[in-house]
Amino acid sequence: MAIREIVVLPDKRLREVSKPVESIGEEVRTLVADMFDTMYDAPGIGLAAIQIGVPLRVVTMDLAGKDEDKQPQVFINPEILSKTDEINIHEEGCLSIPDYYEEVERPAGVTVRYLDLDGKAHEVEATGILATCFQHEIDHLNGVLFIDHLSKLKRDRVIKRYAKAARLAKEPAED
Ligand code: K1U
Ligand code: ZN
Repeated sequence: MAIREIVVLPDKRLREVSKPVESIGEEVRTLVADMFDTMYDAPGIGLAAIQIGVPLRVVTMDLAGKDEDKQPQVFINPEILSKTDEINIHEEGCLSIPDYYEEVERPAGVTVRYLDLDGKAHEVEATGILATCFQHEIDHLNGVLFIDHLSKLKRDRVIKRYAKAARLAKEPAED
């Protein structure tokens, strides 16, 4: 399996809407294995396929604590069926916006339907960090980033900072 390069802001692929998985075969299994390798290496608690440049509706997660055994979870074609009116504020980061963390307001609970790797459908009611992570990752599948939930001032500042970093990285170094 392989650790793949993570797509970072301002890469336009992060704004693509990912396509549903039509059939779960070897290609999807290899993608999922590579997503776990990449997510654990980063390290992160979640990853959407588009973050390694693959526009398919696939999400991996592992919310196990530091001293717990791994708890790898795969969600194929995840859909939010309902959200609570109650709001939760959680600090979020994003592997595609490295080293930037900010508090985000989102519904405290969500009900999510998804397929597992055997193509079996499940429904789960999520709260806490699982609810936050589902919303963050499903946003990625729709081309939405957590900075889109911040004020325009904060969002524009972040976009500008990463656009400048990308420009500087492209320019030849001076002596
Ligand atoms: O999708 C991503 O960019 C991954 C992101 C997921 C996420 C984090 C926080 C709230 C919602 C969703 C990350 O994993 S950022 C890294 C991170 O949070 C973390 C890394 C190592 C240990 C603990 C947390
Ligand atoms: Zn992210």
